Amino acid sequence: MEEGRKKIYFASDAHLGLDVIENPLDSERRLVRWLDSIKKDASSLFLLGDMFDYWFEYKYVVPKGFTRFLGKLGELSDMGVKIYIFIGNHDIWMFDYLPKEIGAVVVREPMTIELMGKKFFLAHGDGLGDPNKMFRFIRRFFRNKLCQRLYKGINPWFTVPLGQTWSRHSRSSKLGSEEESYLGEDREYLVKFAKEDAKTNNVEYYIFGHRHIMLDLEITDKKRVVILGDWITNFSYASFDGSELRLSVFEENGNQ
Ligand SMILES: [Mn+2]
Repeated sequence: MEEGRKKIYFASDAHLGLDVIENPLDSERRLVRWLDSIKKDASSLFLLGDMFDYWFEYKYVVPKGFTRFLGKLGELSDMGVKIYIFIGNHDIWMFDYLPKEIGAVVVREPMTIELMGKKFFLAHGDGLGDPNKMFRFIRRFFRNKLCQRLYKGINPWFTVPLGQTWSRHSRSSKLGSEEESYLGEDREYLVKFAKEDAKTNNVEYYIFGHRHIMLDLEITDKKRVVILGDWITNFSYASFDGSELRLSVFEENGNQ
């Protein structure tokens, strides 16, 4: 590992492009300031899904927008930061653009990875431990290669507004509702999933996005579940320096 680059960072759910946010560009700029603040000591950056509120890339065309964010990711990557971008449930349709343009690794499934001697389970979190059948059906449909090919064949003039409307609907119906607050250890699907998984798996840290809540919970013998919050209202992230895993809020005054 390059000298000075000793920290691993995790963030998720910026939902860039979401138009119910008052100043979308301000949100993007804030995210970029955070990325700027970590670029000197980050060895890896894990973006655990739904960084875009809607993303569908075609063979020769990608969605408009996000230039600051993409530019900053490119800068970090060029500096030697290893970037992993997980697909969420809003930005499933990332293909080879971000790997080619930014050098990011696009991750489509939950990932178990050893980082500085500790075993991590990383996932966006949609579908894990959630018994909702409709959600599972839609998820399979969205991830189906044939469906994706058919969708690609439709002029984006139709599909982009459709995708944005779908995304806006599924997000704004949750904003501020009970679904946006912690349901408790016994009802929170991701906590239930981690507790079950921890029985047979020697993972130390479970890190998820998707829920837009900040949670740092010890489940059993030092095993922890961290849910990352978001970059819509929490502006939160996790960092790991080899010994300590911390969930933090990005403070602009320099002492994070
Ligand atoms: Mn999500």
